[in-house]
Amino acid sequence: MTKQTWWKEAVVYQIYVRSFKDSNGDGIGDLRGILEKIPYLKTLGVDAIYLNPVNKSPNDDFGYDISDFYDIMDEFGTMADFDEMIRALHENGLRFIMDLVINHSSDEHPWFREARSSRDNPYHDYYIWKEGKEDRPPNNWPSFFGGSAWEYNEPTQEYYLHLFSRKQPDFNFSNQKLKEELKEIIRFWIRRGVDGFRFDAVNHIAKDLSFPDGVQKEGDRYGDFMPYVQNMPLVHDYIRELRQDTITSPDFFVAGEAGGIGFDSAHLYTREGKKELDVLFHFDMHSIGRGRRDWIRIPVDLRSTIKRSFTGWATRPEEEGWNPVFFSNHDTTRTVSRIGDDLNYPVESAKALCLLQLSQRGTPFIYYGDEIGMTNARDFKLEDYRDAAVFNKYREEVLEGDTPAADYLEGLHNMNRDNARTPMQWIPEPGAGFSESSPWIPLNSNYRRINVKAQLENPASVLNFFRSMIALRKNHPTLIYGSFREYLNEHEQLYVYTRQDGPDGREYLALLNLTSRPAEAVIPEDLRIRVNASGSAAQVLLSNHPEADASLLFEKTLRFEPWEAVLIEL
Ligand code: TEU
Ligand code: CA
Repeated sequence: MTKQTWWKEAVVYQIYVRSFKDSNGDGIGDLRGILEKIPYLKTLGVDAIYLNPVNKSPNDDFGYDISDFYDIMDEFGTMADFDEMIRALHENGLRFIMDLVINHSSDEHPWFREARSSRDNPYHDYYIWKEGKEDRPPNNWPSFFGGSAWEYNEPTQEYYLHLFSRKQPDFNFSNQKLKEELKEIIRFWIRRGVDGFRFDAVNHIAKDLSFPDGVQKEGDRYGDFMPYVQNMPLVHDYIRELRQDTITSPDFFVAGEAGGIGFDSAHLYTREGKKELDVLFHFDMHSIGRGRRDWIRIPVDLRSTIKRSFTGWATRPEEEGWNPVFFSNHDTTRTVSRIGDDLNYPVESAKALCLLQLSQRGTPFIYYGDEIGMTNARDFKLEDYRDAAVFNKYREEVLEGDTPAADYLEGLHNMNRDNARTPMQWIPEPGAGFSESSPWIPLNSNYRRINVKAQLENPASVLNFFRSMIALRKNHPTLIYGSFREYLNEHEQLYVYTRQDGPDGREYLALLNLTSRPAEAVIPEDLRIRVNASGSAAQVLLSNHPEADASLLFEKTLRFEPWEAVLIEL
């Protein structure tokens, strides 16, 4: 039986602070806004919140470029606000998971200001430098955000490495003093009361410091740097050292984000006893529908994406560790737009994906706004975007490249992460209850139709479906700890699985049509036997089709409406 602990039982709510609730009328969400919304979090029924970075930052990458690890970003409030928020969360039985960016700092951090001033500055070696001619970077690595991964530094006549923007210089983890500084930061926030961390881009903290050129495909401006900048063997030593020298409580939760890792390799980070990560945030959902360029959308094949990923993570051997269960975050687009069908079945598909997420084995991370079925901002103009990568790549792809501007904009509507960063839609009034002044990023124009107020008042809303599913999960712990078994694996439309062998001794069957077309199937014999064994005891716990009842299981052929989903207790 899996060792039981709070972070396996919690339903976690991810909040992009900048877009959640503005309490002081500057158009930017803040910590006092989160304080105001604690009653809403209680109504939703979540157990913990995970905030994107709140440390001081010039906001080149909206908090993922930290200029002071020991203070709060001016736009979000003060350390006193932070302390008050933590206290209020704990008083309300909620835990707090902090996003900590340890792969790099902002170029405005005092360490980097010192480091770039001279080669023999004591902070110089906190970062990664390489000789090179001013117009010839040391190798052909790209930055994730467009352009080269190298920026020339005049004062020391050398380049520094930045996997992300040029304002995010990468730390040099082979420097022991740097690691000791990061340990102090971790201890500081633990003393401040955080209950867990999400280590940002943690799979990048070790690089191949011989800086080999990446394989460069015909027509590509840069080489493939991935083999040299992610999931290198030393990453594990660094994570283990950071954790073992700072985190002593067995209750403390440590998550890390790691691209290039799947359910068959996550054990490298999460195997019990390794003392590295408790869970690993993968990129399976981030990759869904994403073409050769990250703004190109391709059709989603259900089986090879959703079914394969969710089943793969849910059936990992217990000793290989635990999983987060999520569709969206601040780097993806809106779930109901990317995976559901926000044009033809917005409510049914949002509810079906909720039932899928909250009946899985693993810790659910609900991304703010998904609980009301917020959608992509399909009418954004180029100037409405705030993600720096949008403009870097617009220059490369459109101005310097051969991509028509209309195609690029269409690509942004489908695939850019700003879709998941529009302000939370609270009420059907101007400003949507997010801010009294114009928001830092435009609202989605559908806030009058999609908002918390309207959905709290509507028993059949997506929000109330989330609330019911969250409560159901808590009252049926086999949905948390039980094993997972899939049926009809090859079916193109239906996702069918059972949960069993859990603490409540009950068995649960989930049947979902994850397409916008009607679906049918004959129940496989092994499932038929289990259904018959339950007989008339089988009962529907929740469905997005009010007339669904368990008798459907005893018909020769199962028939499902588009996006019909049902959870049955056998
Ligand atoms: O994203 C990390 C990230 O994008 C890379 O890890 C990369 O995409 C992945 O390795 C591909 O396999 C994190 C944050 O989530 C993101 O919001 C920040 O912009 C980024 O780090 C820089 O801090
Ligand atoms: Ca504000």
